Amino acid sequence: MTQDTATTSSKKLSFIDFRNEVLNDYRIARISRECSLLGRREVLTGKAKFGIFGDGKEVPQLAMAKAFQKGDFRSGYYRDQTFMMAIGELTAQQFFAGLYAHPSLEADPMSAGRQMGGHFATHSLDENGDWKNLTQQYNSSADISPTAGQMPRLLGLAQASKVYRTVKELENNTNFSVKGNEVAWGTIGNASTSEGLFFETINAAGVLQVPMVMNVWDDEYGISVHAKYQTTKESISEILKGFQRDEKNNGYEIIVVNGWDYVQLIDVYNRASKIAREEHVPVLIHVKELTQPQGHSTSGSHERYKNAERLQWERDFDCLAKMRSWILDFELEDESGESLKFVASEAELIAIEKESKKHVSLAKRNAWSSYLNEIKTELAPAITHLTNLANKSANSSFITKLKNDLEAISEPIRKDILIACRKALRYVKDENFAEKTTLQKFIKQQINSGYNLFSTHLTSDTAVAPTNINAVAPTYSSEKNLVDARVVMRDNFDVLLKKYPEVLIFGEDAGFIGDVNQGLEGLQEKFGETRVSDTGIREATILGQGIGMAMRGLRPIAEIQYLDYLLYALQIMSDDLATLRYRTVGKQKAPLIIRTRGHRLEGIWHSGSPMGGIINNLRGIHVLVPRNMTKAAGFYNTLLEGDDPALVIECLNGYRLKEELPTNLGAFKTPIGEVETIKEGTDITVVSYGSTLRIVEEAAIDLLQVGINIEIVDAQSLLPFDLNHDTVKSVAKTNRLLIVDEDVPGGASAYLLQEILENQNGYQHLDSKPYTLTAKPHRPAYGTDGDYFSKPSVEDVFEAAYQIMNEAAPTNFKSLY
Ligand SMILES: Cc1ncc(C[n+]2csc(CCOP(=O)(O)OP(=O)(O)O)c2C)c(N)n1
Ligand SMILES: [Mg+2]
Repeated sequence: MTQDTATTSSKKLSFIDFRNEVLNDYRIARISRECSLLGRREVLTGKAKFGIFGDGKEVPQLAMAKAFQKGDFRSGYYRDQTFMMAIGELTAQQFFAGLYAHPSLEADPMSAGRQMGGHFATHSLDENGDWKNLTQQYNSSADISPTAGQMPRLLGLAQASKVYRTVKELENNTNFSVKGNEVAWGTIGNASTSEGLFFETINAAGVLQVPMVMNVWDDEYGISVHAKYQTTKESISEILKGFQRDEKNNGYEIIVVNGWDYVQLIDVYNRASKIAREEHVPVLIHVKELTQPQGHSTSGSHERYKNAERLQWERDFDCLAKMRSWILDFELEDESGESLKFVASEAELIAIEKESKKHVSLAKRNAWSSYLNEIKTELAPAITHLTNLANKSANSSFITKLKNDLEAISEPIRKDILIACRKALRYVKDENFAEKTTLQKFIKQQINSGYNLFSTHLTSDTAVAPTNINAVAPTYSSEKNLVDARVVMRDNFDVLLKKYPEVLIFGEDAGFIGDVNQGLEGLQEKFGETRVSDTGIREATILGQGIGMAMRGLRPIAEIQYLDYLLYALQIMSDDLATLRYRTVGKQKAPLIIRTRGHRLEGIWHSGSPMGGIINNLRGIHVLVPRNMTKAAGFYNTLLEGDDPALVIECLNGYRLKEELPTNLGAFKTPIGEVETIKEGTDITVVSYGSTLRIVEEAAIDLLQVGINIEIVDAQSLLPFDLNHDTVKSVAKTNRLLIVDEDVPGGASAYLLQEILENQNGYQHLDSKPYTLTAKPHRPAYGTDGDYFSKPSVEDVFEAAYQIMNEAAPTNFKSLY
């Protein structure tokens, strides 16, 4: 073979490779499209509840998948099924399992039916809850439904690469990064860019210069609302032009491309990947001219809001139709004048289309029968138990009817089975025979299995779950070393930063000045700007930085300057962080620590203690309310050994109080889910937490003078609260209960009441009506008098306790008023 022919044949070979890749892409896109088409039918015929699909967005996702590398992360939304298929993380059968909400991770690896279809995820954790090697796999953080909710976390996923590239001590953490070469890819719909979270993320990523590629899938609509109501100038790339980098300033690379142009898209995605990966410069790709062939979701039809012209345009510019024509028309002449084509005739494409249809139809049937068969194995024993019950019972005919009705359901669900069995049990409530016991056992087993399917993994259940980390008491030197409490915090963080190279602390004023209360004083100088850093004023994305970095093996401590401003971040904490472990059935985690300070200052936005709102929105996150800095530092020490997220609220008025400096900094640990009795007493159990405890302690001294001896219990951990049920032991002794906090009436105090009276059966021990003493329902007014009349004072606590005793023993404790 001469040199020339060798070159020609290798060129030919590379053309064949290229051709195969193109046709394979077309096949993936066709399969994805068929899934969307059949998926919609499954919803309209009632087999699935709701469908939201990726039709009309296939082609750019093929291009993104080509640029996406192992170790990279996606943080996107419900249109991305084609991308997930192209990286090999979603099959057609899994797509349908998700649509049917099949509650099994094998069938639906995205969420085992916990999330509606179209919410994608990969597994970062193995069966023991330990990290897998994320650099050896494609990664998708688990989607959430709130529009733009994927943005804050995207920032952190991208920032992690920067941290791994910068911090030398992390070089060996090879499960998470190879020299910070990973890109975080965001996807968002054009209309969702109207959300504040999008703009906040864009700005922050530009400041931080992180390897983030933000993809906007633009189909001109957000459900029925046109771009003219969504975006100034109807173009996100147009209005973000000021972010474009230039010779003088860092910024973004902004690229605009049409979503139906396969060749351009591949080029654009290669370029974007290189810029982000190598230079750590964020890229915005505005992918225009996309369509929605079936409309937004199965909940409506787009003919209601798109005119005939637009609908025709969508047919003409359907990216898959455009790709098809491009394949058909493609022709190249090689050096010998031979024509190179992808397909000899249209028949080849028709064959791919037919084959894709068949593939999807089979996948759909398999997914359905797998879903149904699992239920049928639960149905069979139910029918047997009901038959046996009917044979024995005096109410035979009623039970037989329940059984027959159940059998008549052609595609029963678990709910149908349990309804029949639980109703049948009522018919035999006055009878007694073995078959009844069998049915009772079966019902309990079904309820238990429902718990396992739908209620596990709210928090960690691994060996290093924070609640499994044992307490270690602080130790002290023989000479009493009293310091300002903020020094305890600072010196403890110093030890932690040394001990854990993966720990980073960041927030407003957290870097250069070492936080507003100097709990981080001097630590930026010591550990560098990457590990102790200032951020912009943007609470939601501070949280997002933390979530994303925690998902990539770092141990971020995100600081929200004051508790009152946590509300800016509360949405993302609630929707994303608190649900992460649950929604992935334990396959992803973000053990982020959120540090903030609150309580007992003055003013509407500087002293709130909105604990009821917080604990009710944050199930899935540990909520800790230490009464002093030693307790708080102990919580950080505990949490860093654990694998769950937590919020620690330090007492804003506690930094200048004196505390003794422990000698075992970084090692003493405050237990999570345990209360502490800080004063023993006999008459009333007073439960409180945080700064209010100091008021209760003062009142206790006054109360002793009138012969009332209260026992004070520090809740310290609201989520979870008192796992050992120690509070009820105190109530059993005093027979009286008063809960004090500075939340609104019916807030966290009502939660504590429910925990103690109902969960711990405290009601059995009460000789007096249980009371809560809280702040007023309004935000606290400013100034000393404003505070006095807004929040519980020492006098209020005294009188509340006194009144309880007055009611119990009026002759001993005469009425004050
Ligand atoms: C915070 C929030 N508000 C409203 C919704 C309801 N919603 C779901 S999708 C959607 C439109 C999104 O449009 P766009 O971002 O353009 O994405 P597309 O569906 O067009 O791809 C809306 C309003 C939501 N999920 N979350
Ligand atoms: Mg849209």
